[in-house]
Amino acid sequence: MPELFKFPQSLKKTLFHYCPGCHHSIIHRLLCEVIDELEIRDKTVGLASIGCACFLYFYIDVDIIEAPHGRSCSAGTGIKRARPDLVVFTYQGDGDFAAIGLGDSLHAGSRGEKITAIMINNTVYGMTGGQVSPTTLPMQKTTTTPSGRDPSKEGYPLKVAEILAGFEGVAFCARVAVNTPQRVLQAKKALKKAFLAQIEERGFGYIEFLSACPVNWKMDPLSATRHIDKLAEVFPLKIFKDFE
Ligand SMILES: Cc1ncc(C[n+]2csc(CCOP(=O)(O)OP(=O)(O)O)c2C)c(N)n1
Ligand code: SF4
Repeated sequence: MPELFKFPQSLKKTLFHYCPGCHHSIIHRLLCEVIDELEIRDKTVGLASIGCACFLYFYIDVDIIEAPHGRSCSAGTGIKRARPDLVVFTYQGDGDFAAIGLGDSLHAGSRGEKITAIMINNTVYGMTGGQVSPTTLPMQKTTTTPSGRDPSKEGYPLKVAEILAGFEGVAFCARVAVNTPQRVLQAKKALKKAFLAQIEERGFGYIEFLSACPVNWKMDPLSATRHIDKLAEVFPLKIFKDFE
């Protein structure tokens, strides 16, 4: 009988600490499957950021370095330039990648650093209790926009994939989601390509995951998973740039 399910080698056999219904866990699993399939586990270095996924090293069995406060793309640049034989990825929330670290993130893409950047866009600062982030939807209630994000006051959502896609140094750029089985499969394919962009030395690889934060959205896990479709109306799911 063909084997349909295998525990990824790169995923540590331990329980996730994430809230029920959080998509970080699904994305971690996909990441491990991709690392396994590309057979890069012994030469991969991950950069963990601030935010809920800062404990990446508890779950993913590759070398992980903490580069908090939005500096993952810069620290990753240094590692990759010193050791071009390594495969380097960053794992950052929207607060880390697109607020505190926006300069580091965009310039790494513009320079065409051969690293893979993963942004988990859950439209809030999850770990610190659900404050507004650059990607908060119009009229979305957060602890710092209790009446809803009013674009005339707090601005419009920042569309990072759309910005990066315009940079010459960016070889692959996609926005994906994991709220349906079909999207999980599409997301995995895109994630693999974001790694291939650096492995084949084509340039910066960027992948953005729309991700649920049931706790800070004040929803149950199922409603939060369905709510991803609302996010996708503002942040279209799309491959913006491909090197093939
Ligand atoms: C410079 C700086 N300001 C504020 C913080 C506090 N802080 C820790 S986690 C976090 C929010 C992280 O949000 P996000 O990156 O979206 O990740 P999530 O928790 O949603 O996965 C903040 C503001 C910090 N660590 N560093
Ligand atoms: S606070 Fe949100 S992002 Fe953080 S673990 Fe919980 S559901 Fe996930």
